[in-house]
Amino acid sequence: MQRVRSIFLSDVHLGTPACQAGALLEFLKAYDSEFLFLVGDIVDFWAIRRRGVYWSTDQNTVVQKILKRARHEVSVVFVPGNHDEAVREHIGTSFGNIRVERDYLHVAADGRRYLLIHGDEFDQVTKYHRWLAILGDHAYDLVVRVNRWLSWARRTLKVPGYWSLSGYAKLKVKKAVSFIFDFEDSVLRHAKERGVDGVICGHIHSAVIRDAGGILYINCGDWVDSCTAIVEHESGSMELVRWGGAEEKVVRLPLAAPVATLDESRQALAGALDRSVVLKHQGGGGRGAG
Ligand SMILES: [Mn+2]
Repeated sequence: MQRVRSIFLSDVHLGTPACQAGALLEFLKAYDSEFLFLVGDIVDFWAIRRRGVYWSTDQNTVVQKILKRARHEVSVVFVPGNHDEAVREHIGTSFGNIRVERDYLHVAADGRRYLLIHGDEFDQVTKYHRWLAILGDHAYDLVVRVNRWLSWARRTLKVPGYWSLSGYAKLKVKKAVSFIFDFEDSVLRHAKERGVDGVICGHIHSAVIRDAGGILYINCGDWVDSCTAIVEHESGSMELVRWGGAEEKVVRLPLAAPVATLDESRQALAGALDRSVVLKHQGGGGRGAG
């Protein structure tokens, strides 16, 4: 077992079949820490309310392991997210030695001050247009299908020129890409206002450690798709751990490694989406931005 100073986890979504509790247990077996931070959406009360509770033995064990750590000298802080917002009513209290906080300031071993937030308050979609997030996924598939029918109709009716509905949709998808960057931008703006050296959040299920002009933007990712966690070493350096199961083990991304600039990642992501849109348009497989 590797001893680190802190472990940061978010978006575990316990209570859903999508939660990768088995992988998380393996990770917890491999890493031990002085601090454990739960950065929101640990239990998915939304899904439980909608579909009923799904609770596996592994999920039970995850909860037991966390409570056990809290009982034994590990300082555990829980910052609730939007899926476990019910716990926000208990901010300032503790249960089973776990402190519940609205947000939290963590001072790393190197003296850097990190603001811990889940991040949903910076997501304009979940904040103002929850229906849009759900609708978007289905709407895009429909648009591509309607476009195919439209161009067939135009050909048949011999309408000159070409107008692409999915080209129009692509523009909209690019807006979805900019959603991620809008999220990161507003989180960073808030961190700057708070005068911290970095921010550690979750919510968008996209793990990264990035130096954003002097402020570190760190996202824990999730235990639904990517199985990622952030660990702080005894030196205070932060590392993104991707838990890939037995064969892949751990991919390390030390802070010293070159990190992509915002523009580079923006372009890479837009390029990838262009390709997936083309694939979809040609009737190929694979999902787009979702
Ligand atoms: Mn969330």
